[in-house]
Amino acid sequence: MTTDASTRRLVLSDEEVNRYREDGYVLLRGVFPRDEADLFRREAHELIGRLQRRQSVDATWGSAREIKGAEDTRLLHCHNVQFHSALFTRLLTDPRLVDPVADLIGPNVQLHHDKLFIKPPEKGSPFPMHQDYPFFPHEKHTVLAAIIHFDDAPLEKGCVRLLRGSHKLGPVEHLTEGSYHLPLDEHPIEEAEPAEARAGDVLIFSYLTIHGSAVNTSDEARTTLLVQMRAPDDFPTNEAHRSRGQGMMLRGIDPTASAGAASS
Ligand SMILES: O=C(O)CCC(=O)C(=O)O
Repeated sequence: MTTDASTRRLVLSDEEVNRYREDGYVLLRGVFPRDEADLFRREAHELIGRLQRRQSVDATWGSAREIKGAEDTRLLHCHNVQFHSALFTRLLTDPRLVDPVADLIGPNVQLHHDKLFIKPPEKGSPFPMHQDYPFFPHEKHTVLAAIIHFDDAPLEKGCVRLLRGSHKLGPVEHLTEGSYHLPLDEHPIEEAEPAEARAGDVLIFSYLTIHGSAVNTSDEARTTLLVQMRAPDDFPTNEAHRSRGQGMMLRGIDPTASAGAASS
């Protein structure tokens, strides 16, 4: 990744673009400086603390609890953080996030949804291996996730793990009863490539890339914001997973949009 001298725009190298095309993911180092990542981290923990006083914010999957050693794990979450904090609203359109994405899916980048995850110390929940595709299938498969790391995510904190090149399989059948996770015996998390990250790194992967993550066994929380994005002319093939804020332009324009309903 380099900064274009005339436009100040962050540009992915050919090698990074090729890695995304070939592996189905690319880990971008130091996109945000550590002190800025720390600011996001504090905002994230304050937000979860505020919500926790009013409601449950535990998002642990049933299938995560079937993993050995993960029976009493917890995962704290908040979807669509832009409705909770203007700092996060600005982060969603930050050129350091969306310019590299434009190098992968084209100049117009639209929000699908975003979710903040805190994997608490010692028992932060694992994610069984899966593709994101079955949760929100689209026509052209431009959909990708960018995970912004607000603190370090080494192996012991349950960093994201990915099956290199698995996006080339296209949509795979997700057989697990009642969920879109892949069977644990066929897809053990430990076999996937760990994407160990540091605060400020951004991991980008296709919604077809098989991925998951293990338990956070460390004594520190792992804090991330996952932003799911697409090209605006890549339409969903079903009505699943609609949410408030979906369709917001994060970069460029929406060439397909209508004027919307008039209001008084
Ligand atoms: O944050 C993680 O460890 C994995 C998240 C994930 O796989 C997902 O939300 O689909």
